Amino acid sequence: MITKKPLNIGMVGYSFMGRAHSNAFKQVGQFFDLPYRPVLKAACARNASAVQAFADQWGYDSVETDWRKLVARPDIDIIDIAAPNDMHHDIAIAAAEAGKMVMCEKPLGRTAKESLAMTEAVERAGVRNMVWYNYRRVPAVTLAKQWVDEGKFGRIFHYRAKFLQDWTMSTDLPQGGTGLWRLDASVAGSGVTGDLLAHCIDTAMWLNGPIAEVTAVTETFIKERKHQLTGEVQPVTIDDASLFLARFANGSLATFEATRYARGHKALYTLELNGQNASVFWDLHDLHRLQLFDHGDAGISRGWRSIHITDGDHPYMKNWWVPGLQIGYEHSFTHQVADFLGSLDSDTPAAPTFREARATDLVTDAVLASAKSRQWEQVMG
Ligand code: SOE
Repeated sequence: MITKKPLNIGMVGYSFMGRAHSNAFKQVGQFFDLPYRPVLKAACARNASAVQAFADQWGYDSVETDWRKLVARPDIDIIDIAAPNDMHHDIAIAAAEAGKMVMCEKPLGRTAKESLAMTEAVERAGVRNMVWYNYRRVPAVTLAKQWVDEGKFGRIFHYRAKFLQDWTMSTDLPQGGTGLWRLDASVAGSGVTGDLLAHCIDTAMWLNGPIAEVTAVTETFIKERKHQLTGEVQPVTIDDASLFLARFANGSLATFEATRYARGHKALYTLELNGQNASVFWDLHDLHRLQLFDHGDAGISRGWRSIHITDGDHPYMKNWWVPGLQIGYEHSFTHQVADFLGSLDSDTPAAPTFREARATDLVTDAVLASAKSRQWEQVMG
């Protein structure tokens, strides 16, 4: 029997992303043959009873209520940050300084200034690091990337992305606190720009290279909300909707839109890329399909085709069931852990590293700056 080296996980956070990451750590060894075996060693959060319940449910060996104690523990190999955005910076830097590998939920920082300090800390410490931009690992999206790299599309002219939701439309919804920190700019950094557009930007730059400049408009539709923790009615400072035009370094043009006010849409992430030879379209609600138009097809049968990305030779799919049977959202996280663990013995770190994910924060900073200045803004390097 080949023994797999155990790697002890210290998880900070227990909500949506704490669950998504824990599920990935638990599932990965069953479906991927890797040299390392993640062990759910400790879960950490301020709320002692909630984190104990989480640890019991997911099988963590122990709990901590202070992340500093978790970071100081010699039995922890990887700190995984699934806590609200305002905690990413301090935890990541302390974890790197303690010599731990660091995985961090997106966006890396609330600003590119924060993410620069985090990037420098992991690089100075020489520890492996990665940011959870999970949509790259949806097999259909990974296949689109393979096609781009093979040159299937030829010169790329257009990129189009949307991430639409409707969950904050009620004026009665408080801002801040458990489950609602995404509405509090002091915690989240921004609204949909850092939350939803960050995903779109990460995938876009992965597929189509760096974004050079942007011009944006943002809106806060509901101007005041009660704070969940204090009960006080306060101005809302997040962006509820954010739209921007972009020019990529390769000369292609793009439109991006994210909102939490698109009635009926819960998590509609779509992307489209138009090249000289072909176009591709992907939709999170139909995540196992890619729509492809290939101008190289014989004229008589040329048209959009819908490809079911469930075959053994599609990215990641040979690790799951049999051809034709699809997988879902949570598997994108499992793939990300598989790539991370699979990369540890090689010189090429799994992407996106902190440095690569910081590039997204530079774009979101430029988007927010442009919405304020009403001018085109260059993305800083
Ligand atoms: C917000 O509702 C959210 O949960 C984001 O924070 C996630 O990153 C996104 O994948 C789904 O929507």
